[in-house]
Amino acid sequence: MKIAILTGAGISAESGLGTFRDVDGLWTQYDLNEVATPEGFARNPALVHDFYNARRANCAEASPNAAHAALAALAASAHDVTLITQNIDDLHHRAGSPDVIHMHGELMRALCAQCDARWDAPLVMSTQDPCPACRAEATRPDVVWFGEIPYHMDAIAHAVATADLFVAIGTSAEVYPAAGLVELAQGQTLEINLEPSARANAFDAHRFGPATQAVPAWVA
Ligand code: BJW
Repeated sequence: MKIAILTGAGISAESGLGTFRDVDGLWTQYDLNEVATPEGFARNPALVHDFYNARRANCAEASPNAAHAALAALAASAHDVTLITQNIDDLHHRAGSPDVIHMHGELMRALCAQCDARWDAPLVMSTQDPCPACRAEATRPDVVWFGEIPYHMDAIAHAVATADLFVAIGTSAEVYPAAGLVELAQGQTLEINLEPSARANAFDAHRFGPATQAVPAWVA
Protein backbone atom coordinates (compact mmCIF):
# COMPACT_ATOMS: atom_id res chain seq x y z
CA MET A 1 0.00 0.00 0.00
CA LYS A 2 1.20 3.53 -0.80
CA ILE A 3 0.97 5.71 2.31
CA ALA A 4 1.68 9.46 2.61
CA ILE A 5 2.06 10.76 6.16
CA LEU A 6 2.12 14.41 7.27
CA THR A 7 3.36 15.11 10.79
CA GLY A 8 3.18 18.27 12.90
CA ALA A 9 4.39 19.52 16.26
CA GLY A 10 2.06 17.18 18.19
CA ILE A 11 4.18 14.14 17.31
CA SER A 12 7.19 15.67 19.07
CA ALA A 13 5.27 17.11 22.05
CA GLU A 14 5.86 14.08 24.23
CA SER A 15 9.60 14.31 23.45
CA GLY A 16 9.55 17.68 25.24
CA LEU A 17 9.44 19.96 22.19
CA GLY A 18 6.82 22.70 22.37
CA THR A 19 3.89 22.89 19.98
CA PHE A 20 2.81 26.28 18.59
CA ARG A 21 -0.89 26.77 19.16
CA ASP A 22 -1.69 24.71 22.26
CA VAL A 23 -2.41 26.59 25.53
CA ASP A 24 1.29 26.56 26.53
CA GLY A 25 2.51 26.71 22.88
CA LEU A 26 5.38 28.76 21.47
CA TRP A 27 3.03 31.35 19.95
CA THR A 28 1.70 32.16 23.44
CA GLN A 29 5.29 33.01 24.51
CA TYR A 30 6.64 34.63 21.33
CA ASP A 31 5.16 36.97 18.72
CA LEU A 32 5.23 34.96 15.50
CA ASN A 33 5.49 38.17 13.46
CA GLU A 34 8.79 38.89 15.20
CA VAL A 35 10.39 35.41 15.13
CA ALA A 36 8.82 33.58 12.17
CA THR A 37 8.70 36.08 9.30
CA PRO A 38 11.43 37.47 6.99
CA GLU A 39 10.35 40.96 8.10
CA GLY A 40 10.89 40.08 11.78
CA PHE A 41 14.33 38.70 10.95
CA ALA A 42 15.23 41.91 9.09
CA ARG A 43 14.09 44.00 12.09
CA ASN A 44 15.85 42.02 14.80
CA PRO A 45 18.05 39.11 13.67
CA ALA A 46 19.53 38.62 17.16
CA LEU A 47 16.04 37.98 18.63
CA VAL A 48 15.28 35.43 15.91
CA HIS A 49 18.63 33.68 16.39
CA ASP A 50 18.01 33.55 20.18
CA PHE A 51 14.61 31.90 19.52
CA TYR A 52 16.09 29.23 17.24
CA ASN A 53 19.26 28.76 19.36
CA ALA A 54 17.03 27.91 22.35
CA ARG A 55 14.98 25.48 20.26
CA ARG A 56 18.18 23.89 18.87
CA ALA A 57 19.42 23.30 22.43
CA ASN A 58 16.03 21.84 23.41
CA CYS A 59 16.03 19.57 20.35
CA ALA A 60 19.60 18.36 20.98
CA GLU A 61 18.52 17.20 24.46
CA ALA A 62 15.30 15.54 23.23
CA SER A 63 14.91 11.94 22.07
CA PRO A 64 12.52 10.39 19.55
CA ASN A 65 9.41 8.89 21.15
CA ALA A 66 7.27 5.82 20.46
CA ALA A 67 5.34 7.61 17.70
CA HIS A 68 8.53 8.47 15.76
CA ALA A 69 9.70 4.85 16.26
CA ALA A 70 6.40 3.43 15.00
CA LEU A 71 6.63 5.47 11.78
CA ALA A 72 10.24 4.32 11.25
CA ALA A 73 9.08 0.71 11.66
CA LEU A 74 6.26 1.33 9.16
CA ALA A 75 8.78 2.64 6.61
CA ALA A 76 10.78 -0.57 7.05
CA SER A 77 7.69 -2.71 6.32
CA ALA A 78 6.36 -3.79 2.92
CA HIS A 79 4.42 -0.52 2.53
CA ASP A 80 5.62 2.33 0.32
CA VAL A 81 5.76 5.20 2.82
CA THR A 82 6.43 8.88 2.14
CA LEU A 83 6.99 10.83 5.36
CA ILE A 84 6.38 14.58 5.11
CA THR A 85 6.93 16.70 8.20
CA GLN A 86 6.22 20.32 9.05
CA ASN A 87 8.59 19.90 11.99
CA ILE A 88 12.08 21.34 11.84
CA ASP A 89 13.39 18.94 14.50
CA ASP A 90 15.39 15.86 13.48
CA LEU A 91 13.52 13.30 15.59
CA HIS A 92 12.10 11.31 12.63
CA HIS A 93 15.63 10.96 11.25
CA ARG A 94 17.03 9.93 14.64
CA ALA A 95 14.24 7.35 15.02
CA GLY A 96 15.40 5.78 11.75
CA SER A 97 12.92 7.09 9.16
CA PRO A 98 14.67 7.37 5.79
CA ASP A 99 14.19 10.25 3.33
CA VAL A 100 12.09 12.57 5.52
CA ILE A 101 10.65 15.48 3.52
CA HIS A 102 11.03 18.64 5.65
CA MET A 103 8.52 21.07 4.12
CA HIS A 104 9.30 23.83 6.68
CA GLY A 105 13.07 23.31 6.68
CA GLU A 106 15.47 21.99 9.30
CA LEU A 107 16.58 23.45 12.63
CA MET A 108 20.00 21.86 12.30
CA ARG A 109 20.74 23.51 8.93
CA ALA A 110 21.87 27.05 8.14
CA LEU A 111 21.05 29.12 5.05
CA CYS A 112 22.86 32.12 3.57
CA ALA A 113 20.25 34.81 2.81
CA GLN A 114 22.74 36.28 0.30
CA CYS A 115 23.70 33.30 -1.91
CA ASP A 116 21.34 30.45 -0.78
CA ALA A 117 24.22 28.20 0.32
CA ARG A 118 23.23 25.64 2.99
CA TRP A 119 25.34 23.92 5.64
CA ASP A 120 25.07 22.14 9.00
CA ALA A 121 24.19 24.68 11.67
CA PRO A 122 26.30 25.04 14.79
CA LEU A 123 24.28 24.76 18.04
CA VAL A 124 24.55 28.53 18.49
CA MET A 125 24.14 30.69 15.40
CA SER A 126 24.44 34.45 14.79
CA THR A 127 24.21 36.75 11.78
CA GLN A 128 27.92 37.44 12.18
CA ASP A 129 28.69 33.82 11.19
CA PRO A 130 30.13 34.21 7.67
CA CYS A 131 28.69 32.07 4.88
CA PRO A 132 31.26 29.37 4.03
CA ALA A 133 30.58 29.91 0.30
CA CYS A 134 30.34 33.70 -0.21
CA ARG A 135 31.60 35.00 3.18
CA ALA A 136 28.55 37.30 3.58
CA GLU A 137 27.36 37.81 7.16
CA ALA A 138 23.80 36.85 6.25
CA THR A 139 23.35 33.57 8.11
CA ARG A 140 19.80 32.51 8.97
CA PRO A 141 18.17 29.26 10.06
CA ASP A 142 17.14 27.09 7.08
CA VAL A 143 13.46 27.21 8.03
CA VAL A 144 10.33 28.38 6.16
CA TRP A 145 8.75 31.47 7.67
CA PHE A 146 5.29 32.93 6.98
CA GLY A 147 5.20 34.40 3.49
CA GLU A 148 7.91 32.03 2.21
CA ILE A 149 7.25 29.05 -0.05
CA PRO A 150 7.49 25.66 1.69
CA TYR A 151 10.08 23.24 0.30
CA HIS A 152 9.52 20.23 -2.01
CA MET A 153 5.89 21.14 -2.82
CA ASP A 154 5.81 19.25 -6.16
CA ALA A 155 7.07 16.01 -4.58
CA ILE A 156 4.67 16.44 -1.64
CA ALA A 157 1.62 17.06 -3.85
CA HIS A 158 2.51 14.03 -6.00
CA ALA A 159 2.99 11.74 -2.97
CA VAL A 160 -0.34 12.79 -1.41
CA ALA A 161 -2.33 12.64 -4.67
CA THR A 162 -1.06 9.15 -5.57
CA ALA A 163 -1.30 7.58 -2.09
CA ASP A 164 -3.85 4.89 -1.19
CA LEU A 165 -3.89 6.39 2.32
CA PHE A 166 -3.06 9.90 3.59
CA VAL A 167 -2.50 10.27 7.34
CA ALA A 168 -2.08 13.59 9.21
CA ILE A 169 -0.60 13.30 12.70
CA GLY A 170 -0.34 15.98 15.42
CA THR A 171 -1.05 19.05 13.34
CA SER A 172 -3.66 21.74 14.06
CA ALA A 173 -4.25 22.31 10.30
CA GLU A 174 -4.08 26.06 10.86
CA VAL A 175 -1.15 26.67 8.49
CA TYR A 176 -1.33 26.41 4.69
CA PRO A 177 -0.41 24.86 2.31
CA ALA A 178 0.11 21.88 4.70
CA ALA A 179 -3.47 22.16 6.00
CA GLY A 180 -4.84 21.87 2.44
CA LEU A 181 -2.98 18.68 1.50
CA VAL A 182 -5.95 16.54 2.56
CA GLU A 183 -7.88 18.06 -0.36
CA LEU A 184 -5.36 16.54 -2.80
CA ALA A 185 -5.77 13.01 -1.45
CA GLN A 186 -7.55 10.55 -3.77
CA GLY A 187 -7.37 7.59 -1.36
CA GLN A 188 -8.54 7.12 2.21
CA THR A 189 -7.68 9.82 4.77
CA LEU A 190 -7.00 9.48 8.51
CA GLU A 191 -6.34 12.09 11.17
CA ILE A 192 -4.46 11.17 14.37
CA ASN A 193 -4.46 13.93 17.01
CA LEU A 194 -5.27 14.73 20.61
CA GLU A 195 -8.45 16.44 19.41
CA PRO A 196 -10.14 17.30 16.09
CA SER A 197 -8.04 19.72 14.01
CA ALA A 198 -9.36 22.71 12.07
CA ARG A 199 -9.74 20.43 9.01
CA ALA A 200 -11.07 17.36 10.85
CA ASN A 201 -14.23 17.29 8.72
CA ALA A 202 -12.14 16.71 5.59
CA PHE A 203 -10.89 13.31 6.86
CA ASP A 204 -12.65 9.96 6.43
CA ALA A 205 -11.51 8.58 9.78
CA HIS A 206 -9.99 9.76 13.08
CA ARG A 207 -8.01 8.34 15.98
CA PHE A 208 -7.83 10.61 19.01
CA GLY A 209 -5.20 10.29 21.73
CA PRO A 210 -1.58 11.14 22.53
CA ALA A 211 0.71 10.35 19.60
CA THR A 212 2.89 7.94 21.63
CA GLN A 213 -0.17 5.73 22.07
CA ALA A 214 -2.31 6.45 19.01
CA VAL A 215 0.44 6.11 16.37
CA PRO A 216 1.87 2.75 17.55
CA ALA A 217 -1.72 1.46 17.91
CA TRP A 218 -2.46 2.47 14.31
CA VAL A 219 0.78 1.01 12.92
CA ALA A 220 0.37 -2.31 14.80
C1 BJW B 1 -0.86 16.37 19.86
C2 BJW B 1 -0.14 16.15 21.02
C3 BJW B 1 0.18 14.82 21.33
C4 BJW B 1 -0.44 18.26 20.85
N1 BJW B 1 -0.21 13.85 20.52
N2 BJW B 1 -1.24 15.37 19.07
C5 BJW B 1 -5.11 33.17 4.82
C6 BJW B 1 -5.68 31.98 4.39
C7 BJW B 1 -4.88 30.91 3.98
C8 BJW B 1 -3.50 31.01 4.01
C9 BJW B 1 -2.94 32.20 4.44
C10 BJW B 1 -3.74 33.26 4.83
N3 BJW B 1 -2.92 34.27 5.22
C11 BJW B 1 -1.64 33.86 5.08
C12 BJW B 1 -1.63 32.62 4.60
C13 BJW B 1 -0.42 31.78 4.31
C14 BJW B 1 0.28 31.30 5.55
C15 BJW B 1 -0.72 30.71 6.52
O1 BJW B 1 -1.11 29.55 6.42
N4 BJW B 1 -1.14 31.45 7.52
C16 BJW B 1 -2.17 30.95 8.47
C17 BJW B 1 -1.80 31.39 9.86
C18 BJW B 1 -3.52 31.42 8.00
N5 BJW B 1 1.24 30.30 5.13
C19 BJW B 1 2.45 30.63 4.70
O2 BJW B 1 2.86 31.77 4.72
C20 BJW B 1 3.27 29.51 4.14
N6 BJW B 1 3.71 29.84 2.83
C21 BJW B 1 2.84 30.01 1.82
O3 BJW B 1 1.63 29.89 1.96
O4 BJW B 1 3.45 30.31 0.62
C22 BJW B 1 2.61 30.51 -0.53
C23 BJW B 1 2.33 29.24 -1.28
C24 BJW B 1 1.41 29.28 -2.29
C25 BJW B 1 1.12 28.12 -2.99
C26 BJW B 1 1.76 26.93 -2.70
C27 BJW B 1 2.69 26.93 -1.71
C28 BJW B 1 2.96 28.08 -1.00
C29 BJW B 1 4.51 29.26 5.01
C30 BJW B 1 4.15 28.70 6.34
C31 BJW B 1 5.41 28.59 7.21
C32 BJW B 1 5.09 28.09 8.60
N7 BJW B 1 6.22 28.28 9.43
C33 BJW B 1 6.16 27.82 10.83
C34 BJW B 1 7.40 28.36 11.60
C35 BJW B 1 8.73 27.98 10.95
C36 BJW B 1 9.27 26.68 11.44
C37 BJW B 1 9.53 26.65 12.94
O5 BJW B 1 9.97 27.66 13.52
O6 BJW B 1 9.30 25.58 13.56
O7 BJW B 1 6.06 26.38 10.86
S1 BJW B 1 4.67 28.35 11.68
C38 BJW B 1 4.49 26.90 12.65
O8 BJW B 1 3.20 26.31 12.32
C39 BJW B 1 5.58 25.91 12.15
C40 BJW B 1 4.77 24.64 12.01
O9 BJW B 1 5.40 23.74 11.12
C41 BJW B 1 3.42 25.13 11.56
C42 BJW B 1 2.30 24.14 11.79
O10 BJW B 1 2.10 23.93 13.16
P1 BJW B 1 1.60 22.52 13.68
O11 BJW B 1 2.65 21.50 13.45
O12 BJW B 1 0.27 22.21 13.14
O13 BJW B 1 1.56 22.78 15.28
P2 BJW B 1 0.36 23.38 16.17
O14 BJW B 1 0.95 23.81 17.46
O15 BJW B 1 -0.42 24.37 15.42
O16 BJW B 1 -0.60 22.12 16.42
C43 BJW B 1 -0.17 21.03 17.22
C44 BJW B 1 -1.26 19.95 17.13
O17 BJW B 1 -0.77 18.81 17.82
C45 BJW B 1 -2.59 20.35 17.78
O18 BJW B 1 -3.65 19.99 16.90
C46 BJW B 1 -2.64 19.52 19.07
O19 BJW B 1 -3.96 19.10 19.39
C47 BJW B 1 -1.80 18.33 18.69
N8 BJW B 1 -1.10 17.70 19.82
N9 BJW B 1 0.06 17.35 21.67
C48 BJW B 1 -0.96 14.15 19.44
N10 BJW B 1 0.88 14.51 22.49
